[in-house]
Amino acid sequence: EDLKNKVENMSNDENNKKTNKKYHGIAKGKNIILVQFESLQNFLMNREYNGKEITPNLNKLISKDSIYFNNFYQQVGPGNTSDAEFVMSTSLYPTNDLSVFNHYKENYYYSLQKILKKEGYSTYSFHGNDKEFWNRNEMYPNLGIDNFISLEDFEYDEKEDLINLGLNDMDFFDQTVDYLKEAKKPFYSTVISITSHHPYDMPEELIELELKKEHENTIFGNYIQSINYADKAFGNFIEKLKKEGLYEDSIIILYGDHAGLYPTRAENGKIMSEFLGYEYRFDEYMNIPLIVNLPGSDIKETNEIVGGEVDLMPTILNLAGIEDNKGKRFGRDLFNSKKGFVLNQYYVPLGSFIDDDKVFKMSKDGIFENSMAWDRKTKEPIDIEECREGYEKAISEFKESQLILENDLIDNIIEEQEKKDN
Ligand code: GP9
Repeated sequence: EDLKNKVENMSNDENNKKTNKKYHGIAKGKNIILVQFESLQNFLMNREYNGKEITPNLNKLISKDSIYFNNFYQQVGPGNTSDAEFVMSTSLYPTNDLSVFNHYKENYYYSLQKILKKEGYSTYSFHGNDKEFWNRNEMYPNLGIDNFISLEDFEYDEKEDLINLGLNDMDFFDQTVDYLKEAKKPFYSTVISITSHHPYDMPEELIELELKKEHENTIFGNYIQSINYADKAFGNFIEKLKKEGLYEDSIIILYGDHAGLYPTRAENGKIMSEFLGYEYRFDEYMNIPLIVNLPGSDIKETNEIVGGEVDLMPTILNLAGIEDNKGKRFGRDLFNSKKGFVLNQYYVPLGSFIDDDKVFKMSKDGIFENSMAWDRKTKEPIDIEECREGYEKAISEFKESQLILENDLIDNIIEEQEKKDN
């Protein structure tokens, strides 16, 4: 009975239903290319190391025709990269003990891809790993992704062209454009890079960023070098999209899937705190960039609202000018929300959250009074009582999302909504 009541009352965030929305339909009818950049953290943006930019091509991207969200956060669980894909596609939360792509692959999802397909988009995903990795080959059709181009489909040399888990980003991005050229327009495509994957080892001849002595043979050193390489591969991707005449008819959305340097490895925490000049806490390592690049728009903004991966789906639907509020989305359209809120879990205890003003880290022992809270901007401690409401919201949203996953409730929710509408 309780479950039934809950389902009957589930609806989307009111912000997603407003009219006269900012940037509504600005990308209507355009191709949407969503680059999910492996392990990309936000501190790398516009950052120099040893006199060189670490991410010159990403920096160039945000310098023109772009909106850059600098307070955007990861929300993945044990399914890591695949959880980022799941959260982006459904606006639901992942779990904190299972990979959704493996354990909830049979559920019904009212995904972003399914909605875009109804509007005439073709759907793609590109990734340079085996198609079975993270069970993508089984989960993708269920999410409405019709074309999956995986390692097996790319041309490469076994001995020369693989780095870490898969095809090197340079060849990957390059061949992806060849496929996109042939894709039915408009298309929605995720492009998931792989080279900057832990432990970030790179073939010597591809390294261009020289390390300071103290960072040699450290994960931090490897990390910034592999990101620097992946950034170069991404730069070539943009150039090739332009050359092939695809760029002007597309929008590019780019975000990091999750952190690359977790402080669970003490060396990372120590080096990062020294490098940044302040303590390396979860609101820093979970901070990933989100960039919305709108070719020819003349828009250049930094949007400071706090957001998370769960907000991607409603944000993209607004840009595409699509009004569809069926089902349940936990995210908000970031262009049309006044307040940001992100619940964090898995890497920090459930109940932790970040909003525009504060950061709350729930205590491991589950006792609210033992938790920590600080001002998001000044980093000074604040009274945890200011966080009780956010903490309760984080717990209840996460539980609601678990209930949906465990009971496969999306089609029941849509049915109830349709009954109400008629
Ligand atoms: C594997 C790639 C990386 O295909 O997506 O996955 P991760 O280990 O980061 O979850």
